[in-house]
Amino acid sequence: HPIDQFKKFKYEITRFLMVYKFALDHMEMKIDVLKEEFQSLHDYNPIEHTKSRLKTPESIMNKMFRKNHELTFDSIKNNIKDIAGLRITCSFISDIYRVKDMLCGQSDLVVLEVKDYIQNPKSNGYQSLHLLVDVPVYMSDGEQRACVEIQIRTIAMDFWASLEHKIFYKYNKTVPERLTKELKSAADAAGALDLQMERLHREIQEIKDADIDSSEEELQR
Ligand code: 0O2
Repeated sequence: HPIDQFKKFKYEITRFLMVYKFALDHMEMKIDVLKEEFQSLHDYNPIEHTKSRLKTPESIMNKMFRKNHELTFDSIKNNIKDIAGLRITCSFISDIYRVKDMLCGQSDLVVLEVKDYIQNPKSNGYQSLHLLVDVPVYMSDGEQRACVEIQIRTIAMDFWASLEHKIFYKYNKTVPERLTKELKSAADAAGALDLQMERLHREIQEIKDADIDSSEEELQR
């Protein structure tokens, strides 16, 4: 009966997505630990904020149809890697790599892919570091694994990407060249701002460190 079939599908997709939700919760907890530990050890927090999202069944189905894949749970698992998405906004570019190294060093996670759009920005100017990680989830019937897409970026990269997403992203028709050039130049401006802020941060840190050294020397005298 179609109603029974629908109920069965709803039950199965809820259970299927639950694993991704737990994987996302697990990753968020890991980020909270890093944030708190960093704050208390180094009196500094490299993470500005995080945002997570789970793709809706509708958007998963759309992507499957768009990419011409058959609609089975196995196929969804193998073909859609961004069902669970976590975006981490960091203060400085160096923090992005710090956070990446901290995550990649965790033995329960398997890093499936690293896409560095900071070293190699997309032609429209998009910058971010993308990680695909396979996360263990312990359910009542044993261990399952779910993939989480992590995007790590600075505030400037996030500013550009959020607005570009609103203005252009997935606009399938050709955008006039003048506009794509302006978009790229806005991304370059965001990149320059990141470098400037990173330099200021480093220089001030050096001054602070020198201050600490000289007051320690004074104390020893
Ligand atoms: P949304 O609406 O943010 O969820 P995929 O399309 O995921 O199968 P792809 O293109 O190899 O495979 O993945 P990639 O390059 O890692 O990009 C995935 C995500 O990065 C996108 O998810 C966006 O969130 C972001 N992204 C990539 N390129 C751009 C860009 O040019 N501009 C902006 N604003 N974001 C970008 P979705 O699902 O495409 O979109």
